Amino acid sequence: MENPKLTRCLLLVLFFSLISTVTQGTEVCSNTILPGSKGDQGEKGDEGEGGKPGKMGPIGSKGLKGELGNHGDVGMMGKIGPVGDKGDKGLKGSDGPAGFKGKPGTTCDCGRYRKVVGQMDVNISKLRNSVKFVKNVILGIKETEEKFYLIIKEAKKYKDALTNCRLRGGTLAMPKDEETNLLITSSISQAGLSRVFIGLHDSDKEGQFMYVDNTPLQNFTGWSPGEPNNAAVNENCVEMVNTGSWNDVECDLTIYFVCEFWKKRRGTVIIQ
Ligand code: GN1
Ligand code: CA
Ligand code: CA
Repeated sequence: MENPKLTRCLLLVLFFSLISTVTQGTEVCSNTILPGSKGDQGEKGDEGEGGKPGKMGPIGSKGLKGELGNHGDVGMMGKIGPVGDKGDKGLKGSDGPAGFKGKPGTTCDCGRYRKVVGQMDVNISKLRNSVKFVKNVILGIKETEEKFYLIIKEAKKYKDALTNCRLRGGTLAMPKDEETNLLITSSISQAGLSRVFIGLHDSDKEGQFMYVDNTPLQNFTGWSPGEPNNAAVNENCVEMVNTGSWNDVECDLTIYFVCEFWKKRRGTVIIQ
């Protein structure tokens, strides 16, 4: 009997059938099963718990307009404006007072000075010629507008020749035009030589010849017919022969070489 409602109903049916049975049999025993008197009133129940909060009320009506606010603080200073146009030139000032009178001059012996200066010019000219003779004939130095060229009569491998030129303050000669090539050619002939190393090689990439200042070949080249041919498989350095022609040869060949030097370096004139 899990349903309490059903239980109560059955009990009532049972009760009334019992009453009915009893009533029908009153003739036999009517005073035996009468209900008792009403009981006392029960105690007052405990106070109930507080009710649930009520629903939110409707939106209230708009309030009155507030009073006028206080006066605000002074604002921050604004940015500086752009520079204005240059003003017009002012009027010329008045002339200053005249200077003091100069001291009297001395008598100049101009003729004598002119003679000394003239003699100096003659001496400078003689000195120039002497330097030229020493440079060209004794040392075998050739020069262009910008550079000096000097044959070094010390047989060296290409690498050592380059180091030697650098130690002297220059580098291996780099003939980049016909004029320079002819100058070096005359230098080789004058020195009675047949071949010299010049500052040109294809050590980094076969067939791609570069000057020692890392510049590639330009419009001018002086290759002998059939050269460069990399004949000995490893011909990566270049010689100039006494006709002025170029030939690729092995870098380990030991021959004389030609250096070049800038006349001006870092704005300084080395020698004229
Ligand atoms: C020379 O000597 P030979 O022929 O193997 C030269 C090569 C030239 C070649 C031209 C050391 O080689 O570089 O290309 O003549 N080698 C040397 O015929 O001078
Ligand atoms: Ca080569
Ligand atoms: Ca060759």
